Amino acid sequence: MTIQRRTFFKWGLTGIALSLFKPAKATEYVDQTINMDVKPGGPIVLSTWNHGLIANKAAWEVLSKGGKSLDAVEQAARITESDVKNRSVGIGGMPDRDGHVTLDACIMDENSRCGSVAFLEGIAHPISVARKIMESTQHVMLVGEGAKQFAIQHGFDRIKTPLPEVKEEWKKWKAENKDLFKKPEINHENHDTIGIIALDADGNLSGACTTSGWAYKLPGRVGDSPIIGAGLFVDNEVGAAVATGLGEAIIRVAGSHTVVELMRQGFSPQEACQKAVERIISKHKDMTGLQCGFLALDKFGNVGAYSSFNGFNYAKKTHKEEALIDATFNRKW
Ligand code: SD4
Repeated sequence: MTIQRRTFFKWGLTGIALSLFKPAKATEYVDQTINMDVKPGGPIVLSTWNHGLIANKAAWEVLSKGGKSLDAVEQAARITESDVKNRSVGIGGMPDRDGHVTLDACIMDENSRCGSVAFLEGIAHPISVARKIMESTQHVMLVGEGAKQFAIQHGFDRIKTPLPEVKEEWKKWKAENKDLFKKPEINHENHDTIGIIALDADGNLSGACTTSGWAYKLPGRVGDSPIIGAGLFVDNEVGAAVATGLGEAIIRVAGSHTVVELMRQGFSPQEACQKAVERIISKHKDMTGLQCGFLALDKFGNVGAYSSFNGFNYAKKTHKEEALIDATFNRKW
């Protein structure tokens, strides 16, 4: 494929910039990672799990018109947050042990600006509250009642959760799981956070992550998803990563930040995701039921995804491709 001179020049400069902070031992970052399937500078959007397919369509509405990756990832996250059938994100989310649906979300853009909400109840779009915090306050993160009051003051739509059918499920769970009542379990069926990372036509990266977290979690529990560096990290000079799975394990290794830093050292997005999962594995004697996965995108549009157990997949959209792709994994369930 021929690369136009202007384009080549643009990416050549980026390559020079990248090489300035490349450690001596790192493999050749620029040469290894140019992906000819993606127009240099994007656009491309990736989202975790199969609900990512429909979320990506919303992102693509923005990206295909030359819009910003920040708007694209927010719009994508809002689609999943509105989905009443989704039991792990937004309005349809599962409650905590005591029946409260508490939502976590964060967003990060190409200028390393970030915003985050955690333990937020009764607000329809945590991702947009996170963006509002990022754009209109000096803070990064608001939680609980303070986050709710902030959202209400800024006119965000309110919701009543849990949905009646979700409340019925919770009541049933409560009646049937007297033992688990103290120690809720996570598995690959009861959590499907959405994480979205995108590269726009200007070559800028952003990411978003939104979840209702671990079903039947202890009240007050916050996972990795709203924590910048754990559930999401973006560095516009290098790449972006999002995490899904057991938040406690992901926080322990600052997962998404680790993936981006590995890419900075010269590892491909795929290698970086695998190494971050292996880091998690190395910190846990007992991997029973410990699903965790990373999805990564580098500055050139190259993609990586890897999980501890099989079953993790992600949706990808470019000018050429719309697909649901199985991530590679360390072991089978
Ligand atoms: C959490 N990481 O709250 C989230 C859950 C998740 O796919 O990702 N589910 O721990």
